[in-house]
Amino acid sequence: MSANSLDQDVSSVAYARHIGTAVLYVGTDGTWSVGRVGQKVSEYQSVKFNGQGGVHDDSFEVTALAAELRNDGGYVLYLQSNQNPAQFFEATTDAQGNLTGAKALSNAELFAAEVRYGIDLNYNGGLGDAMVLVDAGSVNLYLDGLGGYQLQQTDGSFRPLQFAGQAVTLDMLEGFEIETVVPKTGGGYQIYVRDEDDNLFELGTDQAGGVDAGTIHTVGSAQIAELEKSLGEDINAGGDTPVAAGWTSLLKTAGVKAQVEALTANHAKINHAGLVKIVDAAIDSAGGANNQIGADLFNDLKAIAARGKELFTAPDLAGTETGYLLDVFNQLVNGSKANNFYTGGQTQTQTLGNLSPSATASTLQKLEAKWLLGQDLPNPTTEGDTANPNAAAASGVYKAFNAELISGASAFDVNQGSAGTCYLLASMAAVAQVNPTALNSVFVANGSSTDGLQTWGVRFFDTNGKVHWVTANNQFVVKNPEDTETAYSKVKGVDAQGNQTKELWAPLLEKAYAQANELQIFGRTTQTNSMLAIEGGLAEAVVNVAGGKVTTFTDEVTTYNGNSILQTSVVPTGSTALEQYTKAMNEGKVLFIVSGATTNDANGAKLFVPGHAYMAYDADTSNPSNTSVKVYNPWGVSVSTAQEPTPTYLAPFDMDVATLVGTDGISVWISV
Ligand SMILES: [Ca+2]
Ligand SMILES: [Ca+2]
Ligand SMILES: [Ca+2]
Repeated sequence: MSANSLDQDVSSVAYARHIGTAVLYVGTDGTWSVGRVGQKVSEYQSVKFNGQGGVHDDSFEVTALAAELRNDGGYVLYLQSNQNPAQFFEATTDAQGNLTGAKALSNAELFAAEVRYGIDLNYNGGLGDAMVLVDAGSVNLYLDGLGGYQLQQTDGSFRPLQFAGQAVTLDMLEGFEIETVVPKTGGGYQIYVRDEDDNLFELGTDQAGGVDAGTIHTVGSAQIAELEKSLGEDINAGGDTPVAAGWTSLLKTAGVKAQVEALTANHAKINHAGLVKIVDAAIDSAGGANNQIGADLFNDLKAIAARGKELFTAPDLAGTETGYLLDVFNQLVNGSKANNFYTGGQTQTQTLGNLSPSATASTLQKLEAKWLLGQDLPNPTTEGDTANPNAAAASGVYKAFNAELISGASAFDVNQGSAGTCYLLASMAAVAQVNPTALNSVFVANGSSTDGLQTWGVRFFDTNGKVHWVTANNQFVVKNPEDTETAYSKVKGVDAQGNQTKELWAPLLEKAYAQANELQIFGRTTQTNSMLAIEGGLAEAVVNVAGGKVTTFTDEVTTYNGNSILQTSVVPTGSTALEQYTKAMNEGKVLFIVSGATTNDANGAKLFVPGHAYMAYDADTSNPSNTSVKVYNPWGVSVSTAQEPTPTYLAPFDMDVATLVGTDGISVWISV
C-alpha cells in the first residue's frame, strides 16, 4: 500500500496522449506507440529505433507531443526538447512505427504544423504565428506565436515586453497572470501582475517595453480600490463597483442600455435569461457577424461586469446566491485562459480569443455560446477506460437528453461509460452518497435557452480551493446518433425509493469537468476542453467537486502533483491508520479507493481490478462504531440475482474496513 503504487495505478496507467488524425499512445512503461483512430490498443505499433521498440520521453531527451497520419500510411511525430522547451522536432515513421527520419523545426515549420493539424504544440494559446489577445484595455496585451508578450501601440504596431534585454514569455511568468497594462504618464507602461494567491504586483517599463526591476512592488487592497477608480477598470474582476442611481446613463449602446434598464427596473436583479438578452442585444447592435464590436460596446459590457455583484442573481439548487453569473460573464468580457479556443463538440478546435473593441460580433456570439449557453462542448474523443484492455480510441457525436437533473442523489446515480474517468466518477459517487445535499450547491438551474436546450451553471474548486463556474447544457456524447444511452457517464440513476430513474447530474458533471479543465485549474497534464484530457486522475477530483482536502495515511508526508489538496498524512500518535479510516467512515467522510490489483470474491466475481478507482461508504449509518463498508464501483450497480448469480463484477459489495485497508494494492483516501 505504498504511496508510489497509487501514482502508477490511476494516474500513470497507459494512455493516449494525443488523438488527432492518429493516436499517440504511451504505455505503462512510458514507451511510445502510434495507431489509427478506432484501432484497438493492441493493434497499435510501438515506435522503433533501429528495429528496437521501447522508445520513450527520455530516450533522446525529447517528449512526444502528438502523432499524425502521413499520406504514405506512416506517421509523423511532433517532439519537444526536454532541455529547451522552445525547441521542437518532427520525426517520421513507416506504417510499422519504424523511425525513418527526424529534424529540428524552424519557427516557421512549427507554425505550419500547428495550423495544418490544429494543435497548439507550444501551448501559447494560438495556432501558428497568430497574435493571441491576453488582455484588452487602454493598452492591449498579446502573446506572439512563440509565447512572447507584446504591447500594442496606439498605431496598431507591437513592442515586445522585455526584462534585462530578454523577451518576457509565458513560460517565464508561470504562476503569474498579467491583469492589465496602462500607459505611464511620461511614457512607458505600468503592468499589473497577479500571482496564484491573488497578490497583485505593479511593475513599470520604459518606452520600449523594458521592465525596470527597481519599480517592482506589491499593491495592497486599498491601492487596488484607488487604481480601479482612477483607471475605471475592475482590475481584480471582483464585480464590486457600486451601482449608483442612474449609472446606466454611462452605457453608450442603445440596445444594451434599454435591456439593462428594463431588466433592472424596480431594483430587479438580472438572472441568466436576462444576461443572455443583454448579450444578444450587444450582438444585434454590432449589425453583422463580421463587424467589430467597437470600444463603446466593449466598455458597456465591462461596465456591466464591474457591477455584477449587485446586478446579477444566480441561486443554486438550495436557493443560496452564488457568484456563477459574475464569474462566467467576467470570463466572457474580461478574458480567460479558456478563450484561446472554441471546440463546440468537434474533434478539432478553432482559435477564438478574448473580447476587445476589435473583436467581431461573431466572436462575441461564440463567447456567449461558450460561457452562457453551454455550447462549447468538449472534443468527444477518448482513448477509453484504461482498466479495459480492449479500449479503442473512440469518437462520437452529441445528442440532447431530457431528464431530471437529480432525483435522490446517491452513488448509484453514477454509471461510468467508456471514458477513463473512474477517478472523477468515484469522487462524484462518494460526495453524492455521504452528503446528497452537497450537490445542491454544485448546480445553478438556468432553465431552457432559446435553442431549446437546458443549461446549468456548474461549480468546481481549483487546486487552491478557489471556486470556478462553467455553463453546461444537456447534450452528451453518443457513439451513434440513434443511441438512447450516452457513451460516457450514463443518464441512469436510482431515486430515493430505489426505483430506476433517468438523471442528468453525473454526465453533466463529467462533461463540465472537461470544459472547466480548459481554465487550467485542475493542474492536469493536458488542459484542453476534451474528454481525452480528463482521462486518468487521483482523489483530487473529490476536492474539485466538493472542496476541502483529501489525505491517506503513510509513514511520511508526501504531496502529489505538487498539490497540497492531495497530501498524505502521518497517523496521529496513539492511533492507527485503520482507526482513522473507520472513524472517518462513521463520520460520513468520503472514502476514495485506488486499486492496483485484481481481487475476486469466492464465486469469481470481480471485486477490485487494477488501475481503477472506487468509493466506499458506511454500511450501517445508524451505528456510530461499525467497522464495515460497502464498496461501490463507478461502473454501476451489479449484484448477484437469481438469473445471474455470479455477475462479472460486484457493486456494491460488503467489506470490513480492516480487510479493505489490508488488501494488496489498495490505497484509501479520506476527505478532511
Ligand atoms: Ca501555438
Ligand atoms: Ca438519484
Ligand atoms: Ca456507521
